[in-house]
Amino acid sequence: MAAKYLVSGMTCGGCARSVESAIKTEAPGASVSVDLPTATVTVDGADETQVKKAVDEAGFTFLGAA
Ligand SMILES: [Cu+2]
Repeated sequence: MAAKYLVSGMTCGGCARSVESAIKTEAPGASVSVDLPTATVTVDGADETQVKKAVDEAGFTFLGAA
């Protein structure tokens, strides 16, 4: 089941890719998609703790479930 999270600080495709790869590093096998206009990250295969850690370490701000 995919979960949606809000992440602030992403401004371009490079930011989106950074967040995606950080989450996949934290949770190998996860599927991740980023929607920049709504600052929403959809993740399947990682729990919220892993997503928060990855987002924080990539330099963005994890705001919680969307
Ligand atoms: Cu960017």
